[in-house]
Amino acid sequence: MKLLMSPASPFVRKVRVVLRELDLLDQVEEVTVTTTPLASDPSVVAANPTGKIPALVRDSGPAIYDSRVITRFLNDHGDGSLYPQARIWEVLTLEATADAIMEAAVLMTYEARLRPEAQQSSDWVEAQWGKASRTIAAVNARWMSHLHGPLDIGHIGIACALSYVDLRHHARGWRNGNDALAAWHADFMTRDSMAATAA
Ligand SMILES: N[C@@H](CCC(=O)N[C@@H](CS)C(=O)NCC(=O)O)C(=O)O
Repeated sequence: MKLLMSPASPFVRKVRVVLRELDLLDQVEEVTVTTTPLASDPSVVAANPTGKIPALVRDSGPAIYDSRVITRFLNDHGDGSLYPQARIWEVLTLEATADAIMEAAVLMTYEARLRPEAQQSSDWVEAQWGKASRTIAAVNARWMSHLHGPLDIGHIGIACALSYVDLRHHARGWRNGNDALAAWHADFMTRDSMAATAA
């Protein structure tokens, strides 16, 4: 199988961490592409009509996409325990929460990098940061007990989301007021899977 990817993408990183946590690297080739909303890579479009990464080109069956679909597929494929049935709704909600932080943070990046300066809206960027920062605060307030439990996709998603905020929006200082989450993140970053996938 081939994973169409770019190392800086937090959605991609989630998949790359899952590949390492489940020891599936020998079954998936990671293929680096360059794709943006303004210039889609044709190989990505062939796999995913939206032009977004990650996309997983499988040896049999159609390509699959959206990071949440790929991570769940890999978990089934590798007989993993990242989606435990006993607390599935909690896990899926935390995964969605992580994706929401990523979405807001990626949109902020695109606004600054891809839109001509005269068309950029600081109100819109601040609104996206409002979404990301209040979601990070909610994770710090309500999810720490879950994050200190057994590894699932929610942990991986939150770690990748926060690391992306560090990568592109470090000056926002997400750690301020989120001490418990900051300590958890520092510890999670010591995992081999996170070290191996740093952009
Ligand atoms: N919901 C998607 C979001 C993926 C996404 O937005 N990927 C970005 C890179 S971080 C992308 O491919 N952007 C190119 C585009 O929007 O055309 C997922 O979870 O896979």
